[in-house]
Amino acid sequence: MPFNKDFKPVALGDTNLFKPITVGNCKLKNRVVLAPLTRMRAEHPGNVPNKKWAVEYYDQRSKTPGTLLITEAVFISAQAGGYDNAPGIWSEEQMAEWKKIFAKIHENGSFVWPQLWNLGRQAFPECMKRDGLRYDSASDNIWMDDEVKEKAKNAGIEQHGITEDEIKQYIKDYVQAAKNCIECGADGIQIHSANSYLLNQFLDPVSNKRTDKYGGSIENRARFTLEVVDAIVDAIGAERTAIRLSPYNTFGGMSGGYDPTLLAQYAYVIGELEKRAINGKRLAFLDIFEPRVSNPFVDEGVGAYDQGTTEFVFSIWKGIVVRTGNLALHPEVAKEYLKNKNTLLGYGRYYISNPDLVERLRKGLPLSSYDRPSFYAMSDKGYTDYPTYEEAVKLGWDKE
Ligand code: FMN
Repeated sequence: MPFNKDFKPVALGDTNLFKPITVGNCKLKNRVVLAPLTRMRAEHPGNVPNKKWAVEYYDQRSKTPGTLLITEAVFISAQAGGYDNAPGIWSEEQMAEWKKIFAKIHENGSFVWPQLWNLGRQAFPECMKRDGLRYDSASDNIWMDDEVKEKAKNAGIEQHGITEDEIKQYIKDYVQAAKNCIECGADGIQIHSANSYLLNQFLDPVSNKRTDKYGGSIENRARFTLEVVDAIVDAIGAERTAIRLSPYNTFGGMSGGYDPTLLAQYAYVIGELEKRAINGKRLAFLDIFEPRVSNPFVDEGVGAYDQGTTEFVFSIWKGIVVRTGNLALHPEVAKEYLKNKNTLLGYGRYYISNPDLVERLRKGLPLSSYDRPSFYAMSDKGYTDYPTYEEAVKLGWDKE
C-alpha cells in the first residue's frame, strides 16, 4: 500500500514520546504502545498462535528497543472464546508458541503484555453450539442486535446470563491465564474490560439486567471487573497488571456517550482502582480508548464522539495512562496528550501497516496506508509483508 498522501508527518523525536518511563517492571525507552490488535491468524482447532507467521509479525513491531507491545486479545479458556482464529493461552500447545513470540520481543529489547479476553455475547453462537459450550453474557437473551439473535436461534443456542458459580470459575480462569502469561515470559497482562466483551457487558446497564450482587447499581455492575483485577493482582502483582476501559464505546451495542449516567460507572471503577493504588496496589497502567474512535472498523474520524472527553480519568487516577484513538494521523493531538508526564500513546491501525512505526514517529516519516480487507484474513499478506520505510522507498512508494 502506498504512503498516505493526505497526511503531513511531524517528527515527535523531541517530545515526551521519546522520554524513558518505567511501567510496572519495564524500563521503556519510548512511550509508543502497540495497541491490542486481533488479527485472526491463529490455528484451528486449538486456538494456537500462528506457527508460521506470528513470531515474525511481533518481531517486526518490536525492533525499536524499549517499546511496549500489548498483544492481540487472548482467550483465557475455551469457554471464554468463540472465534476459531483468535489465540488462547490455556493449553501447552498455545503456551509453546507464546513463549517463542515473547522471547523474540525480549530479544529485541522490548516488552510484552498479553491482553486477556472473554467474549461473552460477542462470541459466534454457532461456534459455541458446535463446541458444546455455553453462550454467555451478563443476562439472559439481551441481544446485541437482531442479526445475532437470528444466528443464535438458527444455531439452537440461548444467550445465558452467567451464574455466580460461573463467575467464580471465570475468575479462576483469568488467574490461571495470567499465570500462564508470566510463565511464558510476559512482562505483565492487560485485562480487557472494554469494547463490549464480557466484562464490559457487566459494566453497561444496556446489557446487564441482573438483580443479584452483580447488577442493579454502579457498585454491583463493577463487581466482576474489580474481582478479576483483585484476583489477578493477588496472583501476579499489581505492577504486572493493567486494564483497558472504553467509556464511550458504542461498538457491540454498548451505551457510550448516549447514556448520560455511564461516566459515573467508569469514574467509580477508576476510583476503586485509585483506592487500591493508594493502599499500595497501583496497577501498572490504565489503557483508555478515546472517544475519537467509537468503532475502529470505519475510517478515521467517522463516528468520533465529540461531546465528551476522558479528562475525568486524570482527576481520579494518578498513575500511568495509555491513550489510544486516531493518533497516527494527528500528531497535534498526540503532542497535546503528551504534555501529561504519565501518558503513553497507543497506536493500532497504522502500526499494522508500519512495522517500524516507532521510527517513523520519531523522525516524522510518511506512513504507509493499511489494507483493511486483510485485517482479519488468514494469510501472511497484510500481516508480515508491510515494508519498513527504507524498504518502501526501495519499492518506489515515495514516488507513487
Ligand atoms: N482493541 C482491543 O482492545 N483488543 C483487540 O484485540 C483489538 N483488536 C483490533 C483489531 C483491529 C483489526 C483493529 C483495527 C482494532 C482493534 N482493536 C482492539 C482496537 C485497537 O486496539 C485501537 O484501540 C483502535 O484501532 C484505535 O486506535 P487507532 O486509531 O490507532 O487504530
